[in-house]
Amino acid sequence: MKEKDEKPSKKVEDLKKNISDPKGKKMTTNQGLKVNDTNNSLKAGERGATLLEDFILREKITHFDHERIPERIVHARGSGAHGYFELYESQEEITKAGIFTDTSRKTPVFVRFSTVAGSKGSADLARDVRGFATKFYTDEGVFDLVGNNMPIFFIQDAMKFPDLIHSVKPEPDREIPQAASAHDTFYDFVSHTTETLHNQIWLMSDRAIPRSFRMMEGFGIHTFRLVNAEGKSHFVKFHWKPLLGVKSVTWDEAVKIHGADTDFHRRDLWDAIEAGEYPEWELGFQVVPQEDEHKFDFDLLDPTKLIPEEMVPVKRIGKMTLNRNPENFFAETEQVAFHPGHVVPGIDFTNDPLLQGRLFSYTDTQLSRLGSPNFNEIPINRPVNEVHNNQRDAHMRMTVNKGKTAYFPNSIGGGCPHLAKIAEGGFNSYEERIDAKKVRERSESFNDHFSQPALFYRSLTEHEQEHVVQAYSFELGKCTYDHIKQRMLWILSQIDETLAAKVSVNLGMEIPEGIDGPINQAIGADADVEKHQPGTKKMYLDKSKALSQEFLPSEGIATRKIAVLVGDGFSESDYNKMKKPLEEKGAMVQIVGVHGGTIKCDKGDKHKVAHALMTTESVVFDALYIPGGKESISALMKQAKAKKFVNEALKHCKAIAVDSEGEEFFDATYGKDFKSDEAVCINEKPEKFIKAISMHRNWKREKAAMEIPA
Ligand code: HDE
Repeated sequence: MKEKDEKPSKKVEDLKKNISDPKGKKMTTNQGLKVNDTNNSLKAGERGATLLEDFILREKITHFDHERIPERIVHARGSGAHGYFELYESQEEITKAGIFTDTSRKTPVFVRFSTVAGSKGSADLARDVRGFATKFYTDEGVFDLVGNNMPIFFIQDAMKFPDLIHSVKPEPDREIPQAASAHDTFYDFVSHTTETLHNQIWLMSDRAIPRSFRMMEGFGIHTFRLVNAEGKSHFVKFHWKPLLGVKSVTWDEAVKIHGADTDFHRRDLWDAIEAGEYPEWELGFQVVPQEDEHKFDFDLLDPTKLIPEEMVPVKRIGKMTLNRNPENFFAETEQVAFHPGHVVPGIDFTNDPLLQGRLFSYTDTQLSRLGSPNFNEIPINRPVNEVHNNQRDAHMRMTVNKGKTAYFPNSIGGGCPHLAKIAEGGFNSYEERIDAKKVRERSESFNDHFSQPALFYRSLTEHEQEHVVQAYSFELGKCTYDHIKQRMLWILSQIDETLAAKVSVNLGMEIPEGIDGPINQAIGADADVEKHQPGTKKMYLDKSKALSQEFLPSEGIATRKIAVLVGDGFSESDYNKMKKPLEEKGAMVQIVGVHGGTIKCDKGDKHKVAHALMTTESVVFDALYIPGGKESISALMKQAKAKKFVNEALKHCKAIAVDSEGEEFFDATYGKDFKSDEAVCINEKPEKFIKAISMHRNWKREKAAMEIPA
């Protein structure tokens, strides 16, 4: 466990002004009146009608009636945490932004992770893109990096965002399915809009079902611009690299976690921070000099393309640590308002047409969600530096502006607030030369829709590719229109023939020779159809290792949850042998007992049960340990759920350790067929179990383990 960071950040200090702590206080109305009874309304007689006069009742009910605000139209379900960002070394050659040049700063951040499609109450393990939005409270104002856990997006132009989201959201007649892309309207849209294919194939990969928010990468996606003090610009792509590596669960687990713990990711983030196991990410820059803008086989302004790390390496420039849970979900996580247009001097935009549209959308959405242009005054949103301007009034204004003047220029107010010169930190936009015709068009350089999905699929390891096959088979299998499945099969064959062939077997459907009509139909009515069809697949790189999460480094087993499956009479010496070394490495060792409360070991000592077997499931743990103890083993033998627990851990390729009599029980499960498995440790030293857990999963087991009917 890391040292708790005791000194609150500037932002956490700032939030203290608004914290209400009821400890030792009397209850009052919103007007500060002490309340004597909050259980009974004022009535005409004990059994009489309630009196309109009862202002205490009216206040309580009225406030309650208005508690809800509209949920986010996308990214409704999310979880947030506070932390800080520290820079390794000054990046002043490419940017003048204080957070990227001043290594003495510890910049406060608030991060919100989210799923995209589901409602606020949907389950965490939906197959979906994850949002990864970071608010930096810098000395020069707020900078928001509003990214996702995949490096590309579905569409190239903001104009198509409502279409994309309408297609993936529940179908409007029956409002089905919740938080799922596996339905007709999504594939109808995708199969007619081929620019979506790259993000689509990422969505079918393990990235869409992460083990934890703490084990995901983050990406700014768009090419942004960094500008140095001399006004020189470089292009940049932002990356977050998690120090815990990038890990996922299997689809079978995801489905079961939905039932076992819908709050799986939210709980995981909260628990890790409470335990002092602070998640960390390094921030990376992929920098492209302005003069290299056109040297790639794809357009840097096209948000459906990534720059392979083999072409432009990611330079890690600093580290973010999340070390504090919010005090109040609504006040902080729900009311936080991100905006890609919140930038500081040294950071600027490019003409990426998706980014340009986002610059409009995020303020607009806060107006309906938070109800007023004063959303910047909500404590979680206000900057840590001072705000002075001539904007006034509107709903819920908190600031009490002094003086007579709310205009510029003025003489009565002494000309205040003054404008800031660029040298004083005043923001000036990058002076990009533009000489163009006004057209409603898409650049032909955006036409390559197949090369990068193919590169992604080629770059995956065998088991990752198999997961993509299974995901497409599941998703398309849920579609009911044959013509949509056929279009998709043909499209997949353009990405990778083996992928398409495997999916076609699972769907029980032939891959068509071609498809009717234009492949890409996301074009204007008068557009030149041929000009907007996907170009020939290019092969500028065979494979990119960085695209497979198996090659993204991680170490150790910190915060991994290990279930110890026991009945009364379990072997204390086995338990102690394993527990200490696991906990020393930061793992969370939890007793899962055949009953709740406390459970006795063979020495007669009572041990606290973390979960009774009937209240938990194998899928919420990373690994399993079964200590010996005759009595304990015979109790486990009698429990069908105990066997299911083991069988599922096997099926999901998890590390399992078994000691002494535990082997008998293991033999009574499908474990008997996996005794020589690399991640199955029978009567082994803890070091071997630790190594097996640190593998995350033994994917070599997967093919055989699929046969387990658990
Ligand atoms: Fe968003 N997006 N988005 N988006 N987005 C929102 O803003 C939008 C896009 C992302 O935790 C909304 O405050 C448009 C790309 C995240 O509060 C809304 C377009 C990326 C979050 C909106 C995009 C994102 C949002 C809904 C296409 C990755 C959650 C609530 C032009 C780089 C932030 C809100 C949080 C939220 C619009 C595309 C990431 C409606 C119009 C690309 C992480 O304004």
